[in-house]
Amino acid sequence: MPDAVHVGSGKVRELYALDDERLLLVASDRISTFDVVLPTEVPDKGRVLTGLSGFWFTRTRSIAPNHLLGLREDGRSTECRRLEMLPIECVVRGYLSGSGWRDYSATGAVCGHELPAGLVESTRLPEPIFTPATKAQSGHDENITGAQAAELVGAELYAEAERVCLELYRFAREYAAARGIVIADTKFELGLDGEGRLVLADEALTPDSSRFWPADEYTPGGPQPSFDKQFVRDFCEATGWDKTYPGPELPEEVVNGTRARYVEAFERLTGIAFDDYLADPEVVLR
Ligand code: Q0N
Repeated sequence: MPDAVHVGSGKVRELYALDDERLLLVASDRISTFDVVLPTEVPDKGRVLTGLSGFWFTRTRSIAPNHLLGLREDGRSTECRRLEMLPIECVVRGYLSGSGWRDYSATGAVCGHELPAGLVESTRLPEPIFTPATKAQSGHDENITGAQAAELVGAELYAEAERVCLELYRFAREYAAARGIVIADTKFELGLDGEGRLVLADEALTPDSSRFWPADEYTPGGPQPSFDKQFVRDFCEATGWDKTYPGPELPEEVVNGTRARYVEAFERLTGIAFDDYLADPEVVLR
C-alpha cells in the first residue's frame, strides 16, 4: 500500500494512516490463543471480524457515534476517522469469567464492584458492570477501579464512557441472545473527535474483542466453551504445548472447523450469507 503509512500493530491487526484525518484498520487472518499468535492462519477470519464490526457500528449509531467511514472491497479493511484515543480499555462484563472471575474469587469484587458472595464461575451477573483496564504496552491489561480510570480520563468523560459502554453491551447481548450466542463480556476502545465527542473505535462486539459462548451449552459453575476458538484450544491443549512462543501449527481439520465457527457467528448475528459479504462488504452497513 504505497499511500498508507504503517502507524501501529496489534497481535492480529494493523493500522495505517491514509491522511491526517483518516486511518485504515486491517484485520489479518492471524489467530491467537493463550496470548500467543499461532503460525497458522484461519482464512477469512479478518473478514468476519471486519464485517461484524461494521454491522454493529451501523446498528448502534443511535447509542454512540463511531469511527467507521467505509469498508474496502477486500472485506478486511475499515477506513475510519482518526481520533484521540482514551488511555483505558472499556470492558463490560455481563458474566463472571476470565480476570473478572479471578478477581472476584480472590477479593469478592471486580474493579471496585462488590458482588454478592457465593457466585460461581460464568454466572450471569444481576446487572452488567463496567470494569476498565489500563492499556498495557506489552503483556496483559491490568484491571483498575473506576476511581483510577476517572483519574486517567477525567470524571465527566469516565461517567459518559461507562454509560455508553453499558448501553452498547446491553443492546448487543440482547440481539445476540436471540440468535443463540451469549456475549459474556466485551472490550470497547473509545476516542474523542475534533469536537470533543466520545466516539466508538477499533473493532467492536466481535469474537476477538468479546467472549462469545454457544447459548445452548451455557452451564454456570465452570468455564464455558468458546464459540469460535474451542477447536483451537482443545487441539493446543492436547499437543502438550507449554503456551509460550512459538505455538503449534494447526492441522487442516482444526483450521476448517474454526473458520466454519467464525462464519457461523457472522451469519447468525447478521442474518447475511457470508458469500454475500464477500461479494460486497458494504451489505453489512445497510
Ligand atoms: C487506534 N488503537 C488500538 C490495530 C488496533 N480511529 C482511531 N483513531 C486513532 N487511533 C486509533 C483508532 C482506532 N481504531 C486504536 N490504536 C490506535 C488498537 N489497535 C492496535 C494496532 O492494530
